[in-house]
Amino acid sequence: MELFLNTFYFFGDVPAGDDLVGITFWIGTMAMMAASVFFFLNLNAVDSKWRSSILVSGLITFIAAVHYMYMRDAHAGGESTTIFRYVDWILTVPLMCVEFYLILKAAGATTKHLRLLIWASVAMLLTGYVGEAGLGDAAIWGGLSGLAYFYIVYLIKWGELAKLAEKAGGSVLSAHKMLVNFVIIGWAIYPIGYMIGTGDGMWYEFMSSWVAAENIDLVYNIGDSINKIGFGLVVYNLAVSK
Ligand SMILES: *C/C=C(C)/C=C/C=C(C)/C=C/C1=C(C)CCCC1(C)C
Repeated sequence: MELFLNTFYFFGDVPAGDDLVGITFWIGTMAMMAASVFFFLNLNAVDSKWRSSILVSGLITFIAAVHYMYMRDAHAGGESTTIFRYVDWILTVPLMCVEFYLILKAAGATTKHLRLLIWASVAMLLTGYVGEAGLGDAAIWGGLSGLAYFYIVYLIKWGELAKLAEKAGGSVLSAHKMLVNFVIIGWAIYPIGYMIGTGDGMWYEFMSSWVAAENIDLVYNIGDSINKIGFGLVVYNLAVSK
């Protein structure tokens, strides 16, 4: 019985029915765990050349699942989730950059490409953290973060990585294009959330009418589920194609 209860404690307390943010932390944790199990169990079902890509997909959702447990507890205790959120992102977003590198490696992607993506993503997140944690002006640091974000988009959509994807063609090209769409559309959820949360920017008045600043975690939780699980599924789809 005790073990049974402890197991539940490990998964955290069930959030109150009217706590929408708490519920999305709960569901998010489960979804990230389920996705990790799926990716890890499929490691040997794919051709060996895709194994690292699937492993990285599983690591991304696994790291998120662990941080979701911390964030859910912090949220339940009325504490800020910001530090856990950014520690999660600073581990998982560079791993998403690794996915671009891995699928284009055979077409000629080099560790120089990988380093550029990783540094840009780290810069995006560190500057974002300064703004979001209130350590500096939210608009300025958010703007700097946005520049790094645009640079990532440039590299994968128009830069050398885009050319390598064209060269690879076929299912690699379509997977690359899907991942680029995730970065352009799915990742855009975060700066919108940031503007609501920090009360800055042109979107604030408009967006805060349907998501209150204190529910900003809701926006990030939806973004994370779409992006982390979606990214992994695109890679999985590539790995099982033909
Ligand atoms: C799994 C987590 C992901 C894919 C997180 C992505 C986060 C971003 C793309 C965050 C971007 C931000 C800006 C572009 C400006 C404002 C500050 C940030 C950090 C929210």
